[in-house]
Amino acid sequence: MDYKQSVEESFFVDDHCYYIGLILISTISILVSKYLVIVFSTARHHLKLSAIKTSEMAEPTMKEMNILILGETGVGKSTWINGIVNYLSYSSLLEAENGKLLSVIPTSFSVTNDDYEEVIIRTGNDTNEEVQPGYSSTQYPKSYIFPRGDTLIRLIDTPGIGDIRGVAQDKENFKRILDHLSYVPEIHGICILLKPNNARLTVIFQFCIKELLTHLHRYASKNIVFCFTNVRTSFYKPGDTLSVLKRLLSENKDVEISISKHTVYCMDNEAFRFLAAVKNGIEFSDYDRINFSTSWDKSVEEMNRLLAHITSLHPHRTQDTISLNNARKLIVALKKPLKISGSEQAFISEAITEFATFLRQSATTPYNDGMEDYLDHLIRAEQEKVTLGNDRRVLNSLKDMKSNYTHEVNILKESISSSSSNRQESSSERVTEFIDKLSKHKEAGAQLKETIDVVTSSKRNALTYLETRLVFIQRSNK
Ligand SMILES: Nc1nc2c(ncn2[C@@H]2O[C@H](COP(=O)(O)OP(=O)(O)O)[C@@H](O)[C@H]2O)c(=O)[nH]1
Ligand SMILES: [Mg+2]
Repeated sequence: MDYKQSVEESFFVDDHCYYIGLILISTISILVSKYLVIVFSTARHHLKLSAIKTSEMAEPTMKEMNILILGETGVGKSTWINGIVNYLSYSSLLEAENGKLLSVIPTSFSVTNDDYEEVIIRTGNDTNEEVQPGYSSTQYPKSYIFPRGDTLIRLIDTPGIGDIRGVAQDKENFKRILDHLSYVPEIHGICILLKPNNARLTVIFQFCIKELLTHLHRYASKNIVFCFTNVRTSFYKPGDTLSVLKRLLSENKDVEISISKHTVYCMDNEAFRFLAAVKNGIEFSDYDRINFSTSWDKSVEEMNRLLAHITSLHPHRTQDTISLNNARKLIVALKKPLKISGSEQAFISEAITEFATFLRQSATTPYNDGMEDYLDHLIRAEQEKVTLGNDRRVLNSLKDMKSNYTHEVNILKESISSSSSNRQESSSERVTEFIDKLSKHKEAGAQLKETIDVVTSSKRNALTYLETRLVFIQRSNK
């Protein structure tokens, strides 16, 4: 099949300079032998199928740079990606204003016009995004891939943590992120996005940062950078979030995550919002234009500095992070009573010891010790609502969640401490080997395989993988 047939949408940016072809290659895809069968799915489950040979998708001469973008819901992950696509396509805000708005991820936000009326601005259209204002937007992780010089950059947009649908949705979101990562063997940069002055809500902030670190292998700590969005009002500085962040990171004694010029970046996505508003007919003063133009320049400068830093890093092997999460989840799952004989139990115990050893040796932090405070905070807020007449369902489910979590943490603590006599070096290969042996176990295999398939992430299990490829073709007179 002709690769070009997969072009579903294309943008032409300022005919006189250059044009950009946006190739939407896949939405939900399932890997079948050497063909990538792509299922384009809308949220309403309309299906459209196309197939592309994976060999035709590969661009062997180009280097890869894979960047994972993490952060609280609403911090600006998706808008930043939209901004980057524009920064790489236009040389200034003015040029972008005269060209076509490039919006690869749909956004919706409101602005106030000169008559103090609220105007909803919408850009793009993608069923992976829930664009009702106030609702967590990005539903599944999705890779946005585009060339920059000799490098193919892959920005991985993710659903946020601190999802308004709650802790269970956060858990599901992390599972989706790990499933997505099973398709990306190496990650060069991990950008944790933050807002400059939201340390006021320390409990939530602490939970979010710890939740992110809990999911990362300690080797990934060298690839972490902190990117501050919404910084125009704090003069392009990280505000008081930085000191809270420093304190949190210093509490994590085992693994050093450095805060320095190389690991802190400050940008604002307002230039993209400005462009979207202009394209929707909102008028701005020259004064505003100057501010947004500065915002554009600063953000481009920070983007270039960030990409240069990430280029200098040794990539993180994604499998290490995936194995860490698999090991943690399997310790908890395998501790549940199974209908099996004594000799099988001995093998399971051996596997648990291996997983706990890996967790002890490799976790950035073995479990999120900010979770209980976070749940208490949610429980207190919900308790107030119940006092005002809300029913108790949410409150009860939060309480259940807290007792389940306490139970899980106890299992992890216990397994880690009883594994401490195991001096052997564990590895993600050993974890994978044990998972494999468990699922092929003579008697208990079928039962164990079911558990393994539900809790672990692997390319075999992950049926969901979304990506969009953008092809920038620059004319020589640019
Ligand atoms: N002022 C300002 N607003 C932003 C910035 N980044 C994102 N937003 C707005 O914040 C809201 C959430 O952004 P979004 O990119 O969807 O966040 P995500 O959940 O992290 O993907 C949207 O209304 C954006 O327009 C920023 O740097 N400055
Ligand atoms: Mg998003």
